[in-house]
Amino acid sequence: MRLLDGKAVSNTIKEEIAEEVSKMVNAGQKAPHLAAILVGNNGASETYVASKVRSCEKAGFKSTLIRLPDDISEEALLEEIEKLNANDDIDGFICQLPLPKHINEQKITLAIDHKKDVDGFHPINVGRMVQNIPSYLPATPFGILQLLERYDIETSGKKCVVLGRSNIVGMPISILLARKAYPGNCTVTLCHSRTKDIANELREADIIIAALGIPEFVTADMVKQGAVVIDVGISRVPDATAKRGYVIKGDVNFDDVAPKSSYITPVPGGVGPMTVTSLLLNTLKAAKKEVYD
Ligand code: BQF
Repeated sequence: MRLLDGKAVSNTIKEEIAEEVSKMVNAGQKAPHLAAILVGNNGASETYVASKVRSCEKAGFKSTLIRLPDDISEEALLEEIEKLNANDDIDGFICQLPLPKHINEQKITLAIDHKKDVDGFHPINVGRMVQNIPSYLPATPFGILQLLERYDIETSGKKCVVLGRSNIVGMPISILLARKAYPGNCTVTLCHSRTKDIANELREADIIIAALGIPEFVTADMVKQGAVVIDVGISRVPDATAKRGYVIKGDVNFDDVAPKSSYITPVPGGVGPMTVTSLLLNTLKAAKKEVYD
């Protein structure tokens, strides 16, 4: 078993980005500028946005955090998005999800200028991803691809089982791993809540991507000897003995599955840090006008 150390890889990538940014700045260009909208004060969202802002600092990016109240109207949020769309100093921006229930996330996603959509959620970027046209890839799937690449993991011809069909992870990673590319060229099975026998599907998998949001769902009996196991889950599970009153659990029972796997991501420190670094990579692409001019 080898650990896929997302924390270490993401630090390496951040150093690479910082070096490139310092060259850009020395050449008289401005530093990449990422903005983030945070609505309300959801605990997990606060943590995620804080880690994005900190990562920007590490990489030499400019960042702007726009905090808006929980009860902001959809209209007012759309106006904030219009301001960022029109602001030439900002290369890319995100609206941190999830949003309060009275706001339609789909409407918000569509309102973001696809040229600044560094989360890669706009249908134009999703469509370009599907057709293998340069685009901003959604951060978590992009992070998973980079982990596979940095550890030189063979994917061509492998059976990959994805658990979960969300717009931010399951759907896009299944498309990306099926593309004619490296990493890619997998035979992909996408499992979800209506799948008849998930355990049976999983036992066939050379590569498992677990993104269903059920703590420790994947156990050793569902895993083939030597499988590559990528755990995208981050659930807060109440635990009276823990400092914060909860512990973070992935979708994989790590202690049970690790001995059977060839490679496995820990939680925390696996896919999570790669997600944040991928957002920086997309913002760098935006600043360099690599995808759109
Ligand atoms: C780690 C996210 C679900 C819904 C919305 C490092 C992050 C997480 C874990 C992080 C996530 C998950 C983010 C670790 C951003 C990943 O050490 O394991 C970093 O900040 N993430 C998000 O912005 O929105 C989410 C998950």
